[in-house]
Amino acid sequence: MAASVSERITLTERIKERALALGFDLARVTTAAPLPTAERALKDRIRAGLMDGLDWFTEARAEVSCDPRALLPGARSVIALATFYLTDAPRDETAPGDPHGQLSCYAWGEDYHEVIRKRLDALAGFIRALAPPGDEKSIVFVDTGRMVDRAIAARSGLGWYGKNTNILTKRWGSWVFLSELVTSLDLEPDAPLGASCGRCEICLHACPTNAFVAPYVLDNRRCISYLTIELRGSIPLELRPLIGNRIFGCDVCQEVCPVNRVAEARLRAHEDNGEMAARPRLEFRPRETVGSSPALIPLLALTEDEFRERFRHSPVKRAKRRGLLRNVCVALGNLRDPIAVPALERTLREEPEALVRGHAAWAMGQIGGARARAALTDAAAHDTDATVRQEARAALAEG
Ligand code: B12
Repeated sequence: MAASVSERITLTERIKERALALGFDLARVTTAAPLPTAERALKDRIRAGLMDGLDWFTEARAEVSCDPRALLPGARSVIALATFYLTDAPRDETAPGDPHGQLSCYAWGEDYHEVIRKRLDALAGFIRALAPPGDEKSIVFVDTGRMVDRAIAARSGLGWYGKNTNILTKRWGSWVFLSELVTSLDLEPDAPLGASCGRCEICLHACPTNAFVAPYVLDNRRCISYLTIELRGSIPLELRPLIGNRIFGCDVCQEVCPVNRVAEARLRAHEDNGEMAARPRLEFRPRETVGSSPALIPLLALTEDEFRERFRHSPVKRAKRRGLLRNVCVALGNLRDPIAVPALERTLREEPEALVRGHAAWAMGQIGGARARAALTDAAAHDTDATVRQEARAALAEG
């Protein structure tokens, strides 16, 4: 039997209240209707090669991810949720003689997939208990790629599309993780916000690698987030100097955003006032074993087991050891601190992964000096891997 309008509104409100009580910072609702504009945009990007490198991001996947009913037959509503993750911590602790790398803020704390998944499951349990027996089905998503998180967030009015492609919320800027609960329940939908970035284009010009082709259009292949997290192979030579000391993700297009600055100021003010509700979530504070800006040289010595131990329950594990150490080499090359040469030399000689040895060679070419040149000359002649020999030769030519 269909619920009356007032029953539907009451049910929707109760679910939103519960979502906030469970730790979500924003909750809105949209229908389970397909998202044809998003589907078109996704397919255009794929055809233009702008999603290259993410092999799973296919046109067939775009079709499914833009149709909640393909994900849950019988779906009628989608609850869009945002979780604020920014916390106050030093973003870059580099000093002469003590090189550090920057981790993107979203990766400082516990793995958000795990944290949010638990809250989504709890919300699903709550909804199940409210619905008439047999009348409720639901499915939850957090960043799986199976659902277009940002298109759902925009339609529900959780936030609006920033020109840097991130969803901006009024209260928390874009410093939020997005997630959804798709349900067969008929809930009261919210309207989109009708807000926009206006004429502001600061983020588009601030990107270190010039990854924005146009407002709302990112070239995945140039994004530092892609290069340091998703890319499994070698980082293109011409992009390495632009990455700076970012070793996992990049926040530049968010850091420069005026809306985000307001959210950050609010965070600081709330912290000073001691207001609980606006306090940064403890789970996203830097983990003891990782920090917000780890010292780089010790990372080069991490074994596979140590990597797994140190980054267990951290989003950083996604880069895998070889990806992270590759990024550490690039960061050390960009910082050009000669203190790193002995560690890089050891890496070039003893590291089992050719990918990492190759990037260590590049780093030594950037730092230069007699000791680096000697190690590079040796690697150019004797390394067992042709790509490493080539990297060493190129680094010698550069120095
Ligand atoms: C693939 C992916 C990436 C890729 C590609 C990014 C990209 N721009 O697509 C890479 C690895 C580079 C990446 C990087 C980051 N990501 Co990411 N990523 C995803 C993922 C899995 C899919 C995104 C997607 O569908 N991309 C395809 C493109 C085409 O979609 P789109 O950019 O949203 O396109 C829409 C708009 O452009 C809009 N549109 C098109 N034309 C126009 C015109 C106008 C006028 C308007 C208004 C809109 C509009 O329509 C399109 C379709 O919806 C989502 C999770 C998910 N399941 O959705 C997370 C997600 C988008 N990522 C997220 C985050 C946090 C990041 C990083 C900030 C991480 C970091 N600090 O390093 C960076 C940000 C880089 C950036 N500026 O986008 C968050 C974003 C949260 C938010 N507030 O928006 C998400 C939602 C994960 C999550 N669940 O929280 N990511």
